Amino acid sequence: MQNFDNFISGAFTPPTDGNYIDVYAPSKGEIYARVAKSGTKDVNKAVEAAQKAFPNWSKMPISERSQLLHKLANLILRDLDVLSQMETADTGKPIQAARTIDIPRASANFSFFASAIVNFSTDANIMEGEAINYTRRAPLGIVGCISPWNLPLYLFTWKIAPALAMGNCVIGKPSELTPATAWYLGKLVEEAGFPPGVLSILQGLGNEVGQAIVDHPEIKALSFTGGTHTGQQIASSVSWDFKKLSLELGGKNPFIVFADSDLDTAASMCVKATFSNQGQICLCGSRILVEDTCYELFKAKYLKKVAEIKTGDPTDPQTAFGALISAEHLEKVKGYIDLAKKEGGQIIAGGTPYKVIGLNGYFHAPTVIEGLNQECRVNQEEIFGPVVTLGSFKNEAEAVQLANSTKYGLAASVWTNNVKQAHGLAHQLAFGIVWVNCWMLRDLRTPFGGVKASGLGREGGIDALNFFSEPQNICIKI
Ligand code: TXE
Repeated sequence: MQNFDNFISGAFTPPTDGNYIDVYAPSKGEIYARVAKSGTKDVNKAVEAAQKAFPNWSKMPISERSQLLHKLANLILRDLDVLSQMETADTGKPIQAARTIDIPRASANFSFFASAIVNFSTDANIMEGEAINYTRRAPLGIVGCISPWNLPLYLFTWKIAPALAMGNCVIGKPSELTPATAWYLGKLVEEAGFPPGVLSILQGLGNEVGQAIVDHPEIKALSFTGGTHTGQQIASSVSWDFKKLSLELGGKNPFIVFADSDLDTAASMCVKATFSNQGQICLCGSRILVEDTCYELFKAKYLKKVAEIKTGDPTDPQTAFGALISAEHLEKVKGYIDLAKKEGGQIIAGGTPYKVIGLNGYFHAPTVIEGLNQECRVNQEEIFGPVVTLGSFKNEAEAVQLANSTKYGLAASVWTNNVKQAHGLAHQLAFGIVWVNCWMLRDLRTPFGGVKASGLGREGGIDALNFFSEPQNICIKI
């Protein structure tokens, strides 16, 4: 059986204590590999390797660092097939999604920051006749990047790429549920010719190796994507030693449809927004809010398209909707559907798990619920699965009030053909991202992240390069 070991100092290394955890294939419901159960000793080894690597890496000419990152981006694309297959086996996501979204985006993360770093500049402030100030941005040293299971290589590399580009050494940890593509990345890092110790990839449990990364005094910054509760734990752990912190947490995103919008396009995009990756994306819409004058019409269009979603074996290129990540997550989703019924909701699509012939995995039908108020738990808590609610609003003011009524504030999608209304709404919505007549349209230069319980700080573009560096003001008297 395959072992996913750690990648430390340029080589694959078994965990110091010799322990492993089973890895399940979500579409099969069976163990297919083992992953290193690492701990503090492994983090110490990775930190030692990073300390050795940092002086040369941080001083390497930017053009050379950029070339290495471009090389890695190209190697990921070269191995698109193998990486896509690994991602599908590990997550249960459709192979089409892995091939066209996850893996190409992982490559784009490296090529984007490879280019961004050669174009990166800082400010100068002139005090007339007196002095000139300039800002130097230095790498922080060793940084930790911790990522979740829903978009494994995509989110892992979204953190690692800017950190490396800026000249930091990185200790990365993927989710214990999805170790495969991060493990494979180690091979590509070695092949690309990165100096040993620049990037270490540690595998294992969040509360063991993850917490050891968080607690290590030599790790100067942490970039984390995952659950809000975990984010809170990490924030309280690092408050003692003032580590820099970037948190990308949960969401309960509204998808707001006005009667004047193109309802066919809105309904098609709404299916993507609600059920892409089986609803397991922090950006997924989970509360569909529709203007009451077009509610029934939109509902009919949306439900027709939901019924057309091609479920099935994730390895079949025709499949658009695969398995959930784990048996526990399937139970969580089922629990929320039971709760929705108790809270007075009617299930108008899906509502149950289903079987795929020949597979024993964690499959659950795309589920739509109506008749729930916004205060109930199903509309307030992040489910992170294929469960959405449908509700209505009377006017713009009510749409804003309903949309803003949860503790989260990651992304909202607004559908209207009224430009004035679009701007007005966007300014009132308490969300880090507002998409108008689109969803998940990403420009890697833009600030990415949420407000309220959805996180702290921004990823992407200049924000990421700034996060992974320390600004220093240098003031020279003229
Ligand atoms: O996330 P965790 P889980 C939400 C979603 C989901 C819930 C739990 O609602 O149901 O979170 O998912 C590591 N110190 N999202 O359990 O536990 C862990 O090993 C350091 C939203 O997978 O937050 C993994 O690598 N690290 C989301 C990563 O943190 C720790 C994506 C995320 O795990 C740690 C995924 C600790 N103490 C889940 N504890 C999004 N917003 O994209 C855990 N980890």
